[in-house]
Amino acid sequence: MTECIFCKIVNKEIPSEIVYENDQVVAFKDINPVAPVHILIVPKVHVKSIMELDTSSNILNGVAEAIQKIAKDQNIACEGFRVVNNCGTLAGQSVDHLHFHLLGGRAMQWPPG
Ligand code: IU
Repeated sequence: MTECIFCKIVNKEIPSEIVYENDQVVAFKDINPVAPVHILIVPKVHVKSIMELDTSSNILNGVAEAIQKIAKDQNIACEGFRVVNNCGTLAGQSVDHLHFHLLGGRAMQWPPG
């Protein structure tokens, strides 16, 4: 039995608001949204971070497909949005299962804090 919370969400062992799924990833609403649209895109296989990602896998293709579909579905494709991956302690990664934040629906600052 996995103890990884995102594996449990991927396996539907615990509830989440899933908005999109393909062969590589599941995408669901962040429980603590920081923007009107805040979706997490998570590989179905457990990968700790982008540093451990098998570069011969097609996971990033699945991520890109998810981004395109969700951005259109959420009506943020035209106005713009942000994709964020926090990798490791200094970046603030709090869940050790690779995930990409898709953020939209408000203006964003650059550089981030
Ligand atoms: P981070 O990049 O590892 O800091 O982001 C983790 C995100 O996962 C964060 O925005 C949390 O609100 C979110 N999250 C979630 O949506 N559902 C959960 O059960 C848990 C964290 I734990």
